Amino acid sequence: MQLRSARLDELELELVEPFETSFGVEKKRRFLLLRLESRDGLVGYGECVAAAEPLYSSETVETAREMLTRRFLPDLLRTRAVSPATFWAATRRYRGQRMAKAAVETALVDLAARAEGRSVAQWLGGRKRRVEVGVSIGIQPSIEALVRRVRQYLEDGYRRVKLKVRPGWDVTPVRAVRRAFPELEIWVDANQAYPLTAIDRIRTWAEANSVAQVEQPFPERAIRAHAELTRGAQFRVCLDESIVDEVSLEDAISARALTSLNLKTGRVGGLTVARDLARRAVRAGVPSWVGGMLESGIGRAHNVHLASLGLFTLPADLSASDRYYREDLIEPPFVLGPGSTLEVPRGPGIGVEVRESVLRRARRASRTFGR
Ligand code: OSB
Ligand code: MG
Repeated sequence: MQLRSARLDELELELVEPFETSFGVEKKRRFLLLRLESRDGLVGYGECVAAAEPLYSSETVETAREMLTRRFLPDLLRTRAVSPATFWAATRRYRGQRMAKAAVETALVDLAARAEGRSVAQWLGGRKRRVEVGVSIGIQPSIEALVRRVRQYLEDGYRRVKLKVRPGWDVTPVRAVRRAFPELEIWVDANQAYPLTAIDRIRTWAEANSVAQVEQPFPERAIRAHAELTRGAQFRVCLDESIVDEVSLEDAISARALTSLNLKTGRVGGLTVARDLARRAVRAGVPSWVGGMLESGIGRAHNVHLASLGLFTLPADLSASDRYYREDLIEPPFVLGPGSTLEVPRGPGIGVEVRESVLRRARRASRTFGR
């Protein structure tokens, strides 16, 4: 396949409600959206999950835009036989830049699947028709607000919640949610906020409140601290930010630093890498699940297709469209179905349509490559 053009849009979407993590509060999300068009008129979309600030990872909207504009997109348009695999091979010598690469790779997977008349799920080998999901809940202004939020999501049909925690927002909120919902499956995610000295304290409040999983309590490089927390724990220790490639995964597995793996397309550089890492984790007996980065419906569609693989055995952080943005970029929207699930779209490629009017309103800048 050869490309005719690439369009890189910078968009801004307003969240339904502010999302607070140990990094800070987000009220809206500024991100890049890539639209690739092939010579035979097929269109593929890829979303870049790099954020405005380098808090979750070192990449930002600006670094990704620089890489895409200066290197990846011009090179891609000059290439005669483009595919997810040739793109990956051509860019593997460039260190990092995984979110920028994933924007291209996911758009190429959308195109490759469309060229074969298959869905992204089918292209990846996924067979589930519905994927089990949960909901990630930001830090709230008060305990009462948190309990109310959780209750609302349970009424909506979500069956597991992931509470964002940080030092000072952990024991009390987790205990309050446990008391209000004795049977609920509770996960927590600290986004690296704890010092290495917090191991015993985390273990104590997590076990006292039957938390099922603790995600990334310590900094990205702190493999030993995660291994120590894992030893003898009654909860799973999940890694997110620490795992960016096969080396970091294999090292963490050898060190027994994880008992669950959050796989994000953007963090690892694309769908095919994410699938490869999930295979490695499963082979090592570590269950995997698909994480989210507050994507618009386009990025979430890619993630839902990824989650259709049988490799993923824990509920994903992929919620219904109405949990994220006032207006989503796609139609039909993702809605929560029976058993806390989202349906995997069946049409070709990502299987959802882009709403051009919403895209136009959200657009802050745009640049086209090729013709
Ligand atoms: O750590 O999982 C995370 C959102 C932005 C950045 C990091 C994370 C998250 C989430 C949201 O938890 C998950 C979602 O998209 O629903
Ligand atoms: Mg996380």
